[in-house]
Amino acid sequence: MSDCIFCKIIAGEIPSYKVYEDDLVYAFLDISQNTPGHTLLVPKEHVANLFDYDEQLAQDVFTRLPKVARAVRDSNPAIEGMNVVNNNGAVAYQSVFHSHIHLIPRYTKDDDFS
Ligand code: DGP
Repeated sequence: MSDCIFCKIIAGEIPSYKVYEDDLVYAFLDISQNTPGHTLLVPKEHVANLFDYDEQLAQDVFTRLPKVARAVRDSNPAIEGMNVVNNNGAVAYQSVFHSHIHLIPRYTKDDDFS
């Protein structure tokens, strides 16, 4: 979609810090890091949110989630856990309408980051 910021990131038209990529998904650091390593996993296909997934897209994205979670975890030995969050709809605090899954690393005493 031409005016979608995440489509532009996937296409390389807007720079991003890549965490993982294959033919179907792209993962990159969130511009506003809730904690260090905060990553977004997105399907390369433009879909607004979870309500627009078909079974194949759900399989493509969610079967890759553990692999991306491990890649994020393994990037920093201080990461002890992770929140996985997916906002769907403006009322649920979705602000970019290209579906994405937040992977938010958790650290001991990471409240210090906020
Ligand atoms: P959400 O509120 O769930 O729709 O999260 C959207 C996230 O997208 C938010 O945490 C900030 C991030 N974001 C917005 N624009 C950009 C951008 O241009 N680059 C990157 N890396 N992240 C972005």
